[in-house]
Amino acid sequence: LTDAGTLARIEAARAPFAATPFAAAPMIAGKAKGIAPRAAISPATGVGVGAVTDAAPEDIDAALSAARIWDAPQAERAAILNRAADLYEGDFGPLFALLAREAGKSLPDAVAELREAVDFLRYYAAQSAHLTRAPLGTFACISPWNFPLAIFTGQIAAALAAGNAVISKPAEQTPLIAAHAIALLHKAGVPAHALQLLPGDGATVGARITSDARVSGVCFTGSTETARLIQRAMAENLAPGAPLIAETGGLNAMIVDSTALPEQAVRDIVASSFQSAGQRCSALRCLYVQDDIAAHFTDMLFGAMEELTVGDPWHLSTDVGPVIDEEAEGGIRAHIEKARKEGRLLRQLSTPRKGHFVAPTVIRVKGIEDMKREIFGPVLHIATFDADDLENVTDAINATGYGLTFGLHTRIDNRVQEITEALHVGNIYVNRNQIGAVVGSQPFGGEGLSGTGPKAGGPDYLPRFTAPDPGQPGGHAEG
Ligand code: TXE
Repeated sequence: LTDAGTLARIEAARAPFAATPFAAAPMIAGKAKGIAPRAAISPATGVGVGAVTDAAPEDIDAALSAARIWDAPQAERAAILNRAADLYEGDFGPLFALLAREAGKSLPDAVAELREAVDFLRYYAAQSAHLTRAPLGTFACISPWNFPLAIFTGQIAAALAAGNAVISKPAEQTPLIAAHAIALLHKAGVPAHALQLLPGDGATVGARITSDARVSGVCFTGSTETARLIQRAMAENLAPGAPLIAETGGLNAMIVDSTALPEQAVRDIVASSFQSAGQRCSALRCLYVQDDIAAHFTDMLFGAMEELTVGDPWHLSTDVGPVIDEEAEGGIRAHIEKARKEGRLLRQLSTPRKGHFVAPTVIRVKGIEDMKREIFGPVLHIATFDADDLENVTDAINATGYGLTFGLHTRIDNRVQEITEALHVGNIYVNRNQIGAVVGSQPFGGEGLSGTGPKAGGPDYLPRFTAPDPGQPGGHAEG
């Protein structure tokens, strides 16, 4: 990204889309009806980005009736998914524009997100060659706004690679990116009956899809509470054994001890807490610093935070964009305000006045047990620990019930082993930043309240989208 030529190329490619109104509507392999369009609004500027027509109940019914498994030979499906990856890469101008304008993503975030989406397409296309089992039927893919391209595409690519039909319900905040991506997948050759889009909100469209017996399985990323609602709806309405593949939230911690390399640890903490404005399920929420280095270390951290540029993600120099909407902004601000009143606010950067911005903030806590829920924004909580108390720290982390990511900065080998063995966490990062998935090499997923597994971007993921083969010894229904 520091390469001026690349920046100029990106600038030129997305410039024509600076004010383009995009549109999204139900994409059904039959007739679409839709509900009167609503505006899609940029979280950074409050300006309209385009219009979205949400799915009407008739659209949901029509889509479920039209859905048919994708019965092309495996090699053809893989070739089409690879072609879609090429189309995504070639279309980076409008995709970056949409990510900045509709989702408030900074350019580095948008670049990483496109990379991840493309990696998911290619990885699942390749993995599908190892599948011996049949598709399950129709998968409902329900995705969040925080990775409106990567998670959205990853779910769909997995379900399609296994030959399922997909009904996709993107987050209500990011339908335009979803519609653009679906158009690319159709253009690559995915048949309309195997991939349909139903924009709309969770309580109506999402709830309806996940309680329709024509659906054979659900792939979901979002909050733990919503995963519970979906699980209940499925239990009451879907065939017994219909799988729910869910990735949910986290209360992620990091430990920095006195042997850590401070510059590296600070760099990794800033990235882990504030990239994507902290709106990543993998993001660092609670940092434990060993007490004897704490004062100096936090000063270094505050210094590094001052280097961050918070602002409109359309500017190529922006590091931290807005949070997704007014509701998110209000919730995060209320949390910060409470800390301020209690004298626990340690540092806060300033923010632009317009748009849904929350400045990167640091709050003091006694420990992760003080944090009752996931604050999905650029807020880092700091606690200190005594070297003799490490066991209490790992106990407190386990006691949250979440188990998504954990970071550790130390140069004591035994400690790495001791701590990682003590924790029930899906992804552990040692002496590096706590960034989510690396498709193919670092599959991503959590334990406990953080999700059902298997890990996305890993070899165990695709089989979960397939039907048990009754001909195989041990073949049985999963779920
Ligand atoms: O998530 P929801 P929201 C966490 C994070 C965030 C909180 C709320 O803590 O602050 O969740 O975010 C659809 N049946 N994460 O409200 O509601 C919904 O339309 C079926 C963590 O955006 O879980 C959207 O498409 N579907 C996270 C998707 O579920 C329903 C990512 C996720 O929305 C539904 C996002 C229902 N009853 C939020 N209700 C991560 N792990 O990365 C909602 N939906």
